[in-house]
Amino acid sequence: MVIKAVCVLAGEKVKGTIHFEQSGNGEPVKVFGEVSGLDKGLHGFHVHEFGDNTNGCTSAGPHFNPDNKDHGAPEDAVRHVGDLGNITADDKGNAKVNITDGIISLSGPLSVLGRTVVVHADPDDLGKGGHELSKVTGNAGGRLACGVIGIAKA
Ligand SMILES: [Cu+2]
Ligand SMILES: [Zn+2]
Repeated sequence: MVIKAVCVLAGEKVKGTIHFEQSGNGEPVKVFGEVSGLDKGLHGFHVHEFGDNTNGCTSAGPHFNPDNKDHGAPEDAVRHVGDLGNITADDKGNAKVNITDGIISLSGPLSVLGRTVVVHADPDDLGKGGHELSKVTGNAGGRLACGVIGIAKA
């Protein structure tokens, strides 16, 4: 059974819609959509722990990290569950998102349903930047837009 979820990203200038699809428990999750209003270049893209936007994107908390690991790249063995790397915006500030991730899920203990997608101002250094925040947040800077991941019509 395919599980589908959707997230509407809202920020001051940055907007977007991100879809999630998983063809069954334990299968990889497809993450796809579009984000607009960005500066050209790389922007950190993560699932944060809480689906709480009461104080804007800040209340989404840290990266979703149920196994208490260091921050990393999506392809790293050591990563937060929510570490989806970067998205890349073109000259017009638009980023197409097309990620397949084998760690996040739409059910079970690693489920991202009810959590928040955050798009950041700066590139995620994927844990390798040598900054004090590299192993925590990828030093990806401010939170430009966010949205809660909700259950979508199948
Ligand atoms: Cu983030
Ligand atoms: Zn992380």
